Amino acid sequence: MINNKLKLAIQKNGRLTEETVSFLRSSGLEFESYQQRLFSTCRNFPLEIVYVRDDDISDYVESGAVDLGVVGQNLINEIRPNVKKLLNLRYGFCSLSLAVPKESTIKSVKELENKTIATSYPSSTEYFFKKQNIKVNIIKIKGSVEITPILGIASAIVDLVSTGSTLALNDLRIIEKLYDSEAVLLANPLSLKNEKKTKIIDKLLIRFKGVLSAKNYKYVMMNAPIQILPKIKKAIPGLKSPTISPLANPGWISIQSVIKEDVFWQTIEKLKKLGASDILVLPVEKLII
Ligand code: PRT
Ligand code: ZN
Repeated sequence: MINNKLKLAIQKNGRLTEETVSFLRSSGLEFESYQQRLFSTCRNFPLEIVYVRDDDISDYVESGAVDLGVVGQNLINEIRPNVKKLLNLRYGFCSLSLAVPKESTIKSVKELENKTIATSYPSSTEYFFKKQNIKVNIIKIKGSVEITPILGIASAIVDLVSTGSTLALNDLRIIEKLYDSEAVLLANPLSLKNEKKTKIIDKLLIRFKGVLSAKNYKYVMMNAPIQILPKIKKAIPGLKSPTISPLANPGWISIQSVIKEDVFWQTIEKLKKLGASDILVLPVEKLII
């Protein structure tokens, strides 16, 4: 650990770069970042950010060249490095999927027996077919996997899909999903055994978890007649109990609480039905539980 600083590797220039940089910034880390940088030093935290190709990140974390890394779960599933996953970061969502040409007669995985599959994820693909006892011929392609069926090289492909527009553009349809993926935070196992480093990693994790929890909640304020308070309390599965303050209008109160994103609209509908009004909703910046 040079200068007592922890090292974190992130993607230099790709799909995860922008969201990773913005996630780190929303965790309160201050640093400069621009395309030509090899690394940035945080001004307000003992952390150095190293910019590398995503394919190298898990190797760097495994070897201890860096302590932490941010990479897609898909690469972890494919490379299976000896690293410890610390957090799912809730961005970079995609799935590794098996697809065939739209006009192909193939409808199930079994029908691919003895066929050729093109992919940049040969290990994940091999594991998937082996598990089902289906023999296939896997060819590794570095880029533009989606054009291999048109070229007559493969009967099917296994590739990452997010919006599905690349598949649609190449007349391909998904027949099965191998797994879902998102950006994850990795750590070198030895760094997690080093007392000095774990102290800093723990501090960083509190920040990261604060940002991630905040994403799952909305802050709500509303006015309501005092007699419906017990019902409102039941309707809001908030953190603890809501904050209540009296209003100038006698018999009315203002209620403040947080609502989980996944039950947000159901809860708001319930509150309206119960008689809550002037419902104000705000994003939560950080939530330290
Ligand atoms: O240069 P470097 O090696 O660092 O980057 P890279 O080109 O190898 O990777 P990059 O930047 O493309 O992807 C980095 C990570 O982003 C991946 O490892 C995934 O974890 C994540 N991710 C999320 C994706 C996608 N979504 C994605 N859609 N990675 C790639 N794709 C590709 C996919 O391969 C296909 O070509 O986008 C196309 C499909 O996209 P849709 O939206 O048309 O379905
Ligand atoms: Zn790459």
